[in-house]
Amino acid sequence: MRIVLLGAPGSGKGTQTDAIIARHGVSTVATGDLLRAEVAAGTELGQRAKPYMDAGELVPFDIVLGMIENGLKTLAVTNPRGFMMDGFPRDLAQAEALDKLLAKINQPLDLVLFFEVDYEEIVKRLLGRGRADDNEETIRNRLRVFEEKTAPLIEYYTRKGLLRTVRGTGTIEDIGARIHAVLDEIA
Ligand code: B4P
Repeated sequence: MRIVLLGAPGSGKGTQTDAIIARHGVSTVATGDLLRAEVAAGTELGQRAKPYMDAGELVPFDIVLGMIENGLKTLAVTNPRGFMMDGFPRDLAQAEALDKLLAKINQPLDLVLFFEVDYEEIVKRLLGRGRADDNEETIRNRLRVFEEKTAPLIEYYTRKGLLRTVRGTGTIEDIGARIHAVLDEIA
């Protein structure tokens, strides 16, 4: 199974990944986690990415693409059950790059799962979490960036017949059950 989790920052993608891994045995590539690890380790890549993350902007394409290429190549050969991408792609250029990459290794996507959550709920959630980039100004900018750059992917994947929408409000267990109902269809 090869899937993309699509949704605004704070829509709960990261929160649901463990349950999806446990049920379907896929591996995950989460660009946000990979970037935070680079920042924490103080690498050159992390130092370049940090100001963008602190401001709630997308980090430059070349940084993310290199990480994804490495992650995907490894996953494609090490886990025959497939992979799940969390936080990538985030704009049209990334989506087109992913299509090319997956065509090259002959592993096209099965499904894109869109988490639908309204913005005021997201602001509430993220202010409660309190990560370094979870202050109100940065959160609002992340939502603006989502609206402008990432939301067009909803139509992009709808046109390809890959998009499925899951309501991302309610308890974590309820949302998990909705996700499993969709994924069980293609498993
Ligand atoms: P991410 O790491 O991807 O964003 P996130 O805010 O963690 O979103 P997620 O949807 O995973 O939320 P979570 O489950 O944690 O990105 C951070 C930054 O990295 C970006 O701003 C950007 O700068 C950079 N970046 C990442 N990928 C990039 C790319 N491809 N290109 C360029 N830049 C990139 O949930 C959030 C909170 O909600 C948690 O506190 C959770 O407990 C809570 N929650 C979850 N489900 C809930 C529920 N049902 N009810 C109540 N609370 C819930």
